[in-house]
Amino acid sequence: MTNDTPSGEQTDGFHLLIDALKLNGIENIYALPGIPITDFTRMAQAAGLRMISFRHEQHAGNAAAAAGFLTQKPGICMTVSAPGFLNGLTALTNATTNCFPMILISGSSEREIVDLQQGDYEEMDQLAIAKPLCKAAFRVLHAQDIGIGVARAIRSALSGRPGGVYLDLPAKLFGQTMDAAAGKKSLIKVIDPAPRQIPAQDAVKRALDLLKGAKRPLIVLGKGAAYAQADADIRALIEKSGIPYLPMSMAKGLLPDTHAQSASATRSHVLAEADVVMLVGARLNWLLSHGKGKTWGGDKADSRQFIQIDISPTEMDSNVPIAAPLVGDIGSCVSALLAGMGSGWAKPPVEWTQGIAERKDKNISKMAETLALNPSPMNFHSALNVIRNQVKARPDAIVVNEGANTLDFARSIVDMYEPRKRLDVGTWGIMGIGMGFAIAAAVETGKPVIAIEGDSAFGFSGMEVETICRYNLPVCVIVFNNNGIYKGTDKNPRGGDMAPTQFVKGAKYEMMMQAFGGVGVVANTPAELEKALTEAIKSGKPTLINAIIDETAGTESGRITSLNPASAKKKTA
Ligand code: ADP
Ligand code: TZD
Ligand code: MG
Repeated sequence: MTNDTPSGEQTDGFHLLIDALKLNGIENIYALPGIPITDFTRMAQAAGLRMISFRHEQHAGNAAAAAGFLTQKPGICMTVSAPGFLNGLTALTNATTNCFPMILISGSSEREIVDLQQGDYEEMDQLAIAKPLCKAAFRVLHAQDIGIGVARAIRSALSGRPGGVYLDLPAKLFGQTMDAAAGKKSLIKVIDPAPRQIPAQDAVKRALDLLKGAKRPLIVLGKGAAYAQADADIRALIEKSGIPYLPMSMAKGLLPDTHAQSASATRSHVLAEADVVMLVGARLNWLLSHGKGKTWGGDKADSRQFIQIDISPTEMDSNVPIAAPLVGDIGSCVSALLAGMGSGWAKPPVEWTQGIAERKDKNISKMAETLALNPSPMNFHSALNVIRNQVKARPDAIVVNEGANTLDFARSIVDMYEPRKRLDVGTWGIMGIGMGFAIAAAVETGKPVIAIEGDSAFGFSGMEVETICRYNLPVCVIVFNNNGIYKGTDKNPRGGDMAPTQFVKGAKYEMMMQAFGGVGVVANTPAELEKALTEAIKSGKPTLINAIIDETAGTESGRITSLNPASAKKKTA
């Protein structure tokens, strides 16, 4: 115990937790109240923390994850025990998978009863369950350890590869009291929670040598590059090197998608042909076809060499050999590369860049023709063209995107112009992030949010439109209503029930927003969609646009049909 003179005043677990979070710059908590955290949520609000209270913990958790990605501070989600904890766990695991920093804080039942399995209210050994599903997990049993528990959680979430952390707080802890002065002293302000990791000079040289010798170099920017907030240096690296680049979906806007060096419009060509590929905060997982196979040019894949910039040393060689691993934080690695390039850096051979430019122009004009069509009913293209123009006019707006066709088409049609303005289903391709991400984007940035949602995808978090209305957030949800998952035209061969991928036809999603005082509109044409979206962005009012999309327009699984077991079976047969 401390030798300090007691102050006479007492503090308790509730206030120590509030003070520890505030001391570390936390401003918002995404939560769902109930025993044992109800009083905490009230006291935190009274103490000036913004409490955003949700209708389901998964969405509070997704909001915390998005907040972490956008701000480089761990997003905080708070839940009750067992079921509340489990509802939040999907979001915590998804955050970890995506390398987003967040902390899930759950109240829990008493250890004595849980460990003897005596049947407490909402009994569950939450710490044990969380452990394999997140980056780190801690439990605090004594009020005087709350400061340390919060500090360890923050450091674990932010340092190295960011991720999700679980903090287990048994109910009794909140009510524990201690001397206020000793309590204050027990709190820790975390200094330098994400220390820079400077790459080794020989690793920098190895990477530069490889780039220098490349005939057909390519840079791939991933969401780690967006997270790193090294925007100016990344742009300088691309422009100084003259190397064509591909942004992964959440790295779109790091440089404007209209940038001359963007190779997005000829993605398959550059992936198949590039001889040296530099990955910047992007993993060679399924989203990049594991760095091999047809996407990467089949046989050509054998001679291709990779440079990989990542903070996690064990990411190297995860799928294919990495010729030049560059381990460090992206900011430090990119500035080391820039310094090493000096002034006389030779741009890539024109045969390579010229060929890319020609293919790009062709594909972009083909796309422009498709976008200019005005079919009735609307299809994905004609509806997304409206959003594309709106985002061009408001490049600071944040786009949230989920669904299958709605996701794949929006990703390629809606150009982004600024970093960290696009949030989507990420590494897992998870449905249900929509309203949680949209709420956090609005709360953390105050910018307009456009949530582009498949009708199925929207259903996972749709009830949170009440939360959007309650906090009066500038969120415009656009439901791409094609009556189902992928399409609305499936048939049950036996008659009777509808097919498993079909929804009620003519569903009035706009009424869901109206139910809570927001604006709900139907859009049957691009003109109607444009009018409603313009109005929503101008007014900042919670809005839901039910955009009626041709129910025949989509394809099964959007662009990942090849991952369907049935089509994979066909291929090997
Ligand atoms: P994408 O899905 O966009 O391809 P991934 O999520 O697969 O991106 O990859 C992100 C990578 O970025 C992860 O391997 C992670 O370790 C890395 N990363 C995250 N933050 C940083 C950082 N500040 N510095 C270096 N690497 C980082
Ligand atoms: N459940 C979860 C949590 N994540 C998933 N990815 C799925 C189920 C499977 N799934 C997809 O991969 S996309 C999708 C589901 C259910 C919905 C597609 O329908 P949609 O989009 O209406 O959202 P489109 O525009 O009709 O294709
Ligand atoms: Mg749909």
